[in-house]
Amino acid sequence: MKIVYSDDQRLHALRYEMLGGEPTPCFEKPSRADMVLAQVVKQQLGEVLAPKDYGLTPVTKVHTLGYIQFLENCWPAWEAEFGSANDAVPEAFPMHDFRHKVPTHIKGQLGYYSFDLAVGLSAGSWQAIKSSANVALSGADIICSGERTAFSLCRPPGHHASADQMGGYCYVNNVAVAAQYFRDQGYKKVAILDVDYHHGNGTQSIFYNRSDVFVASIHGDPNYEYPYFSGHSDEIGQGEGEGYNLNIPLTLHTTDWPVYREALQRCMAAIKDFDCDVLLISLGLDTFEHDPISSFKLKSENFSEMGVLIESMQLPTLFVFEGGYAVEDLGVNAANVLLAFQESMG
Ligand code: OKP
Ligand code: ZN
Repeated sequence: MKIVYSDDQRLHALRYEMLGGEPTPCFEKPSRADMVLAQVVKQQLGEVLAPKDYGLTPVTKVHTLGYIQFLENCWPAWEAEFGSANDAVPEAFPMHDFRHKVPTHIKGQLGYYSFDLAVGLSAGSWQAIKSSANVALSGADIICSGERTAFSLCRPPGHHASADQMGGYCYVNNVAVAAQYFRDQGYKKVAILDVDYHHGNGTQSIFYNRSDVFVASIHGDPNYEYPYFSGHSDEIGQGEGEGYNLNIPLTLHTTDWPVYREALQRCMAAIKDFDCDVLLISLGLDTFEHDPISSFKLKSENFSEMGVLIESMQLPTLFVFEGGYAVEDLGVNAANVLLAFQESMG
């Protein structure tokens, strides 16, 4: 399986995030991708390729132009006023009954275009964000050119980002950009399966009214877990999209592989019924038992079983890297999914 990766993604490196009221060094850090890359190379998963540059046209198909321009201009505007000692971070968010008026000042814009405190921008962030989208798109192109599968080693991740809001370490929704790219290349029906521990609220939101992209997600119950305001099982899509969104929230702390596998099989059955041309996996490894910010109980060997099950759907499959913060085990866990998929292909 070909792997797409760019070193430019390392340019996004923030300092702190808030964890239970405590400033904590960021969990979403460059070494995450380093660990995954080192392991897939070591286990000879396949050739590592640099991404091509697709420009912003495929990105603005799922994000608003105003939001993308904000991401591009944010750091220069922040730095000009506040210098580079601190990351650009949001300060205030719109009220529930807010007026949709974009503030003029960068600090107001940071709040307008985000929904939590787990995002910010530093000097290299925009370059990394663009590279991450290009990594996803290049993976999609590998499949368009006839390969059964590919791995887009994206960083920063994307599944929490909506059309015009960043949050949860995510800026551009890489998997959504790739899904839309498949549509534009003539693939009629696209499915996205999100196995990250956190609900992919951004992906859900982007495709919520559409019947051409089916979105399924298995995640921690949002009554108790981030992103809190999205991911319940009664969110099934809307309008044209009704019936094309599937959420399986699972109980925190007690969800182990047998429980998870059942949820995965339900998603697989729904994807089979949808009868799609291509499958994208939002590959988060934070369902791991030792993940520092999550609470499911999957073991390293379970990720191999996950790879086998995903392969059994017999679909062209693009893996897009999302979360996973147990850095020491992250490479092995990601490689387990990918190698098991590859070996099952025969
Ligand atoms: C991103 B992905 C600790 C709270 C963390 C954000 C979680 C983002 C997860 N500061 N809140 O889905 O793995
Ligand atoms: Zn996650």
